[in-house]
Amino acid sequence: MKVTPYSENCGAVVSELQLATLDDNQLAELRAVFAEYGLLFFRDQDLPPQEHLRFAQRFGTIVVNKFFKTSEESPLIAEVRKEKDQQTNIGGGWHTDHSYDEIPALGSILVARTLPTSGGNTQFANLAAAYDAMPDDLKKRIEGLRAIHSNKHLYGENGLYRLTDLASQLGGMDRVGDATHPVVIRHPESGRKVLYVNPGHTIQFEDWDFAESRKLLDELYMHVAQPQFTCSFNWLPGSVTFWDNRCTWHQADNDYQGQMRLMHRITLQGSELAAA
Ligand SMILES: O=C(O)CCC(=O)C(=O)O
Ligand SMILES: [Fe+2]
Repeated sequence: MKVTPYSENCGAVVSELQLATLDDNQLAELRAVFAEYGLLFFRDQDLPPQEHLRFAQRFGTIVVNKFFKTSEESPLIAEVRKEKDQQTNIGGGWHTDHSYDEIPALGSILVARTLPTSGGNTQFANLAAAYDAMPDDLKKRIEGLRAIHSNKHLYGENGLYRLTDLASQLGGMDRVGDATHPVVIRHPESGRKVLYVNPGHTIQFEDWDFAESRKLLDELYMHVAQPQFTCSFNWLPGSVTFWDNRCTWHQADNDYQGQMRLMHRITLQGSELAAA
């Protein structure tokens, strides 16, 4: 397999590899590359739903999203669907998947199924690189903090998504909940320090005033969203993206109104996150 960095700090393209047919040695190599980059892009893959499942199960343990509709092909595959006449998309703001769970997701494997003629990119950010580049005084200010992550404001009663035309696709209103995690985690595989807060799910710092929390969170978010830590991936038929939810953010562009877009997502279970 060939590994080519995608941009300065954001992702790598893995080529000369088919995810459906990789052997055990290639899988081991891929694990190491995944730990190094935290964000992998694949082109020209032949990965029908059963092969998507098989690759995910070889890599880890599947965890099912509590809110998204699942695909016809399998209850383990979540649909990231936007209909032609739908305005709101799933994941349109910076976030990382499942940070509201006590045991957050390791990663998500997203496969393009139906794409708009143009637009519909996914943007990513590298939270390990962003942490490393933080000014020392900012690192000091977040040392030892924990943050509360939730999904109630999105998927609970009157949650943001419930008030949009996405609502009919969503279930799980009674499955909302919170979790707290360290603000700086030690990545379980790479050993790197990572900033683990995200605009979609992080509510506030534990034992802090809400308004004070927002101020510092916004400062952190401004730092991460800079071009040197982010990239944008243009989907083509056969594209697959595999991101590590412990050290990346992502958001889906919503710039293809009037066209349909359908992706299949499988999410892998992670482990409890430890402070760095
Ligand atoms: O549709 C996309 O590009 C990404 C949506 C998203 O947030 C996800 O699949 O987790
Ligand atoms: Fe997402």
